[in-house]
Amino acid sequence: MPFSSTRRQFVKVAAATAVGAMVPSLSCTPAPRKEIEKAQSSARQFPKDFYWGVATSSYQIEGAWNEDGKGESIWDKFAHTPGNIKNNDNGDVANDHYHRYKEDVALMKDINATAYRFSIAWPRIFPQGTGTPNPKGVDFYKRLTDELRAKGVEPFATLYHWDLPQALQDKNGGWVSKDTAKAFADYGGYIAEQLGDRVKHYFTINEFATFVESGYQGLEVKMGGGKKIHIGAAPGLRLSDAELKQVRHHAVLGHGLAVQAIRAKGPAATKVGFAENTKMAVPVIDTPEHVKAAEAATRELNAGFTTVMLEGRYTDAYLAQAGGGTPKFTDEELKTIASPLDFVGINVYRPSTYVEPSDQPPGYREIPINASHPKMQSSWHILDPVVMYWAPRNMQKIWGAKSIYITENGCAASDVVAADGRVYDSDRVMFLRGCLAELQRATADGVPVDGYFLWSAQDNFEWIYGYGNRFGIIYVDFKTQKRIPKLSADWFRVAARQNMVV
Ligand code: PNW
Repeated sequence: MPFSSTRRQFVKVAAATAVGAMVPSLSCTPAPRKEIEKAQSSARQFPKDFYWGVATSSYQIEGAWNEDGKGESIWDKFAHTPGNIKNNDNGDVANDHYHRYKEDVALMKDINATAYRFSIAWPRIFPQGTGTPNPKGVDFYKRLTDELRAKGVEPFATLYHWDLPQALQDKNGGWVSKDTAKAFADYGGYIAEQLGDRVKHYFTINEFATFVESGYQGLEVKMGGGKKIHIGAAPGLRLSDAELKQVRHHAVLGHGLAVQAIRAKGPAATKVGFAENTKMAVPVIDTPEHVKAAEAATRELNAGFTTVMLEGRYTDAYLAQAGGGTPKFTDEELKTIASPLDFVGINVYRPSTYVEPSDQPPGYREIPINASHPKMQSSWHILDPVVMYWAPRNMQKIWGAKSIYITENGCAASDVVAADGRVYDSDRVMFLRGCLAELQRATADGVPVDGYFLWSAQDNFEWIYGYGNRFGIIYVDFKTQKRIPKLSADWFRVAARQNMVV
């Protein structure tokens, strides 16, 4: 909890007490404790109608990998290839959510979640990526969203959380080809048409940076002490920097084309945006100079994704670094990429870097992350809740975002079932409390955050780490499929009910 936030509350409490309660003297009893508590809690509340959501993705929870006409995805193929995933785990069964979705929605209701962000498996809808749709695949998402609506949980659908139809990978190299961007838009339009009466909010693509960088080249993540870790993912390509820039361009183009298709095919009230892990530069000190430096760094760090989607142009530095004619693009494509959005979604886990101002170009300097910097369980997860303040603040300040969703935030922990049958994830509770206090501080400062989605509703298949890294607030025994709400689920239940950090 930063000092500035605490100080602000005290100022507000004092003001409320002076004006509202008219405390005559300090000796007066009873003390205006109730008034103070009321003012304190209203100062700590999230905005009215704020969504308290949980999130998952299709490949990580559904299972039923080859049922009801579903086509193979690049993750099916990648995980079925020995050596790619820790313990050679795969998502064939995962949480068996495809069959247990009713129980899972009931659990969401039980923890007072008011929204659910799930993803749609493209190869369930178009087994070959394009062509004839598979009605049984569409039916699953109709059943799921009917169940959610019946329980008063608002569905938010992500169209692409990395499980590309393998057929498109085989045909044209996946996102290496512009045809995949076009196929994605057709699929998006079809979904808006089919689910438009049930789903009002769509995220086009989840984490452009992660799937492009780690799937098509291999992602380097900066850790404390100058250490870098390598993350590789499906389809497991090792492209050059120049080739990678073209893949990035096709991904953002796919987003823009899908935005247009969803608007063309969905009902008028349909809302659409992206869900990106926009790299966040955090100012070392909260001064106007540091904040400006962090904004400049954030804009540059995201040149290939967030910046071009919100500005409709690549930065000069990005193009210079791209060299020669790469990426190849037209002005028309840039316009499509920057199609107007109803909201932006950001996945916020960690600061990407800390910066301070510099009198040398580009006007900021990234500082090293100390070797002893605290982290959560995942190898890449350095800890600093203050990023939950600066992330939405940057989106508002740099790009004028008017509606922001935190589409993911959470952490892995070494959860075990205790002798009494409970799961005591005290570290996750600490993490969530710290992050949401910072998010609340942002809303109190007028940053337009409309909802928060915790990653994840349940433990699930954590990509190359398999089932070892548990991110859920509900524990899953993957042998029996038994679900056990953790301590953090109890925390979420109360926080969501009171609309504040507890
Ligand atoms: C996200 N990093 O991935 C994904 O959207 C989820 O599918 C995933 O399960 C979740 O976060 C937890 O990992 C990330 O290096 C991958 O900072 C890498 C990073 C962050 C998020």
